[in-house]
Amino acid sequence: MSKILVTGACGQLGSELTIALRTKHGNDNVLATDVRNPSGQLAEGPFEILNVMDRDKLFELANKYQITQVYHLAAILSAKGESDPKFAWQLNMESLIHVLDLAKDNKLEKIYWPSSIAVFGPSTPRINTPQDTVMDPNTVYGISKLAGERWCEYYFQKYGVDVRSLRYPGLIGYKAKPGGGTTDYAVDIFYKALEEGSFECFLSENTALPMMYIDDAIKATIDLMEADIETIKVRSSYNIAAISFTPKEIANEIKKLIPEFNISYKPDFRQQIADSWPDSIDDKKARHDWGWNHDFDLSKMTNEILEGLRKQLGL
Ligand code: AKB
Repeated sequence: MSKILVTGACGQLGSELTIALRTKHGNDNVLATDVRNPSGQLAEGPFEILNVMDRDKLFELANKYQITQVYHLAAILSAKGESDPKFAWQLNMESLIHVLDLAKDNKLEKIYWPSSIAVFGPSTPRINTPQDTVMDPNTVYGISKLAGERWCEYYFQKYGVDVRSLRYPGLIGYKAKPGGGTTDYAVDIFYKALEEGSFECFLSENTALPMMYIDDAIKATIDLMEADIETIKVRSSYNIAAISFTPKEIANEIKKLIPEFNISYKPDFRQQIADSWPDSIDDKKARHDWGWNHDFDLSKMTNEILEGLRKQLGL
């Protein structure tokens, strides 16, 4: 039986992925950890406070709970990382090395670590960005993800650590809010549409970015982790894609259900980050190697989020 530890479990992805893992592996077999206390359904299972930079505590918890797998989600995202680049580098890199060492020393079954479309940069081909291509990230977050991919491959090659990874696009869900990302507007827009009827977007109207509904991201993560070891051909990180849209396109989709909704644009420093990232991603390797397939397009996602968020907000 697998015993799983999730770092960053209170975050946007962590809070939903932890619940999905508990449903799959049993409540008591999935230890959620974070620097803040859990709330809601997340609080119904095992939890420990963990700062991922605290190597000793990570090892101590892994031994105490006899952990066999780690999902290392804690990280500082692209926009927030720019306010303190050295700290973002330190947290993102040191914590990954701790988890890789834990996997090596304790001979864990496997570990999961998310990379991001932020590994790409201004010289990367923007449309249908290939799996293997020019990578010149210009945010500290992107640099840390690219370096992290190299470390993952290194630990796999040198020590046989079964580490698996996906380059997530912007993740969109409504149950937990993201923090500090460049794609966060695509979550905020739903809250503002329902609560205020209008939204000021920090990206310009025609900025296309790769995005994915959170349910698809959870499915991709679990599918990758359950795939037979022989099918995993990429040990840096897999491109995965679902949808790509601009702020104007998502606003038009919302207007189909809330006709009075209004969007305005006031690009800030995050525009430059978005401009350095791809418009769309070629993920045929993930589709071929372990059968990745997305379920949600823009309209299915918009309908589901507005319906769920209305209930959540009691509207
Ligand atoms: C961010 O915007 O920083 C993240 C990402 C694309 O990795 N959502």
